[in-house]
Amino acid sequence: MLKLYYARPSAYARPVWLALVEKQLNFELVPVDLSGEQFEPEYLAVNPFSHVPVLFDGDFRVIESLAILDYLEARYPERSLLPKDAIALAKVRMVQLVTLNELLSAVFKLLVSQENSIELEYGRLRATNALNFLENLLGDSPYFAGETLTLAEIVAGTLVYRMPDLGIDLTDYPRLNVWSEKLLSRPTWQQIELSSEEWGKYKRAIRVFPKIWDRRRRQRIEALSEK
Ligand SMILES: N[C@@H](CCC(=O)N[C@@H](CS)C(=O)NCC(=O)O)C(=O)O
Repeated sequence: MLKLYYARPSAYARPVWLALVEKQLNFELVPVDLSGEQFEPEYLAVNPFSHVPVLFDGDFRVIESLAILDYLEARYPERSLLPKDAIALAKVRMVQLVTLNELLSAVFKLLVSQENSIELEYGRLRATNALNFLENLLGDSPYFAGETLTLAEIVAGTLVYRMPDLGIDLTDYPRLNVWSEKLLSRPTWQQIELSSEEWGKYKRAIRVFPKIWDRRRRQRIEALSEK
């Protein structure tokens, strides 16, 4: 049985959850309360880095969202989400990594920075830089890798649609906008959608959680080095 440790709003866990749904696999969801449960010894035994997501396939554990997505694709290739063609595969990887390394970093800045601050402006510029790249990469294709939905959509498509709520209008990225609307209309996307209350609660929490996470992580690493 597949078991996914996750938190509903987690930008890293949501693509994995969605991939399980898209692949129509049977799985169990185990919620982790990111206000501190991830530092309890029980969860540190699941993931010593205190992050979600974590996937168990029977006794086999996979951590790191992109590694989990690759594992799912290799182990459960039906309803494939990864192309074989070199160019298409490179596009999928670029989208995944630009989304997590550039766009998500910018999103965190947009979520936590003060109004009119330099940090907020930096977040906006970093986000628009990433969105411009994605808009050009998508070109006139329905999906990043061509005619079929792949892990590029699974990763970028669970984040890009949040941009308007963060002050970035998607109509400035017309191809991405159409692409995002199409994804949102899929029943699979709707199945994992957060309510507006959940999203609002997450937006408030993310302003304080990372500071707590950093402190707790630092304490833990220091305690480990004393052993
Ligand atoms: N590189 C990891 C990052 C995972 C990650 O940072 N997850 C966040 C949730 S959005 C988390 O678990 N934060 C809690 C913590 O760091 O203590 C991945 O891709 O899975």
